[in-house]
Amino acid sequence: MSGYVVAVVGATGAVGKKMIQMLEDSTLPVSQIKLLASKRSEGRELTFKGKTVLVEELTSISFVNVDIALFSAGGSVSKEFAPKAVQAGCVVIDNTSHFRMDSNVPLVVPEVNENALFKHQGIIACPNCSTIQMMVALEPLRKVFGLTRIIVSTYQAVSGAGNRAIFETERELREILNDGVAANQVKAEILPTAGDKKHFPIAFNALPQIDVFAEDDYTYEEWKMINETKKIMDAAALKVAVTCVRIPVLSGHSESVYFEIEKENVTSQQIKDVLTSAPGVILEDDPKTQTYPQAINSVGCKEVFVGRIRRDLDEVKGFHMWVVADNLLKGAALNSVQIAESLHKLKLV
Ligand code: 25A
Ligand code: L14
Repeated sequence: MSGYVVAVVGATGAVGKKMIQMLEDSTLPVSQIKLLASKRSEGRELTFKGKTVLVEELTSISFVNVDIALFSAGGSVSKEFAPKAVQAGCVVIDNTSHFRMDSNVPLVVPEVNENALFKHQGIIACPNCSTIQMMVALEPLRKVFGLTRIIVSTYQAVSGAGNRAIFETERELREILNDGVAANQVKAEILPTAGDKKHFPIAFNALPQIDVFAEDDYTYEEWKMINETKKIMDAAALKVAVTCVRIPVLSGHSESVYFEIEKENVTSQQIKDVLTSAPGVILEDDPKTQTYPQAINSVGCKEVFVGRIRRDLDEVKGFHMWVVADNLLKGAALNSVQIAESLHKLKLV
C-alpha cells in the first residue's frame, strides 16, 4: 500500500493518544504507524484504524524507513532524538518547546503561515497550545485591520501538563468531595509544574504559574506565548503581554484577549464579520441568548471558538474577545497532523 510510514513519539501520553486519533481522521495517506514511548510502556496495545499496534521503546534506530515523526514526549526527548530522526531521513514535527525559536525551524500554524514550511530543514515546530488558538483568532483580524498590541490572560486546562496532571486533579477533587479533605490540605506532586520545587493543589484553585519562572518574573509559558507570537506573525515590533493561569478544567483552554488594531473607526460588528469567514474559527457571540464559547463545549472539536467581542470603552482601537479551543487538539495533536497534511500537499516530505 502506498503512503507514509508515520511514527508517534510519546504515543501513550495525553497528546500522543490524540495524535493517533487525528491521524485516523486525516486525509494524510498512512501506510504504517509506529508507536514509540519509553521502556515503561513497551508492549502496551493501542489501536490505529481498528488494528492493534504494540508500543515500542524509543531508541536511536526507531526511525529507519520512517517518513514523518510526530514528537510529544517532552523537550529532552526531542532534543536527543529529533536530530537522529532527521539523520535517518525522516521529517520531524515537534510538539515540544525545544526547537521553536531556532531560526532554522519553521514554527507553523497552517491557517496562518503555511508558507514557512518551504524553508524547513527536517524539523518543523508546532507552537504552544495557548499561542496556536490566539493566532488562529488574531491573524485574520491582523490581515484586515492591522495589529499593534496584544494583552492576554489565559485560563488553561490541566491536560496540557500531561496524563499525570489529569490524574492529580481528579484525585484532589475526589479527596475533597468524597473524603472531606480541606482544599488547601490535599497533597500535590505535579502542578503547577513537575519541573519546579513546590507543588500546590489545583482543585478549587487558580494557579498563576505555568512552567517555571524565567527572566523578568515572567513564567516560561508566558515567554513562549510572547516570542512565538512574534515569530509566527513575523512581527518583532508587536507589543505582547501575557499572564498564564491554570484552572481546574481538564481540557479546553480559554483566553481573555485584548488587542489594539491600526485602522480607525472599526466596529465590533466588522470584527465579527471577519471572524465569521476566518479559517478554523467558529464565532459564538450573542449576549441576548447567552451564547459564548465554553471550555466544556470545545472538547473534541477541531475549531477555535471566539465570542464576547466588544470594543474597549476608553481605547477606540482596542477590542476584547474570549477565545477557546481544545488544547490537546488544535493546541497540539491536530495542529501537528495539519502540518503533516500541509507538507504532503506542498510536496515537502
Ligand atoms: O514539560 P515537557 O518536558 O515539555 O513535557 C511535556 C510532556 O511530556 C511528558 C508529559 O506528558 C509532559 O506533559 N513527559 C515529560 N517528562 C516526562 C517523563 N520524565 C514525561 N513523560 C514521562 N516521563 P505525558 O505524561 O502525557 O507523557 C507523554 C509521553 O511521553 C513519553 N515519554 C516520556 N519520556 C520518554 C517518552 N517516550 C520515549 N522516551 C522517553 N524517554 C511517555 O511515555 C508518554 O507517552 P511513557 O511510556 O514514559 O509513559 C507512559 C505512561 O506513564 C505515565 N507516566 C509519566 N511519567 C511517569 C509516569 N508513570 C510513572 N512515573 C512517571 N514518572 C504517563 O502518564 C503515561 O501515561
Ligand atoms: O510548550 O503545562 O507546548 O499546560 C504546553 C502545555 C508546555 C506546558 C508547550 C502545560 C507546553 C504546557
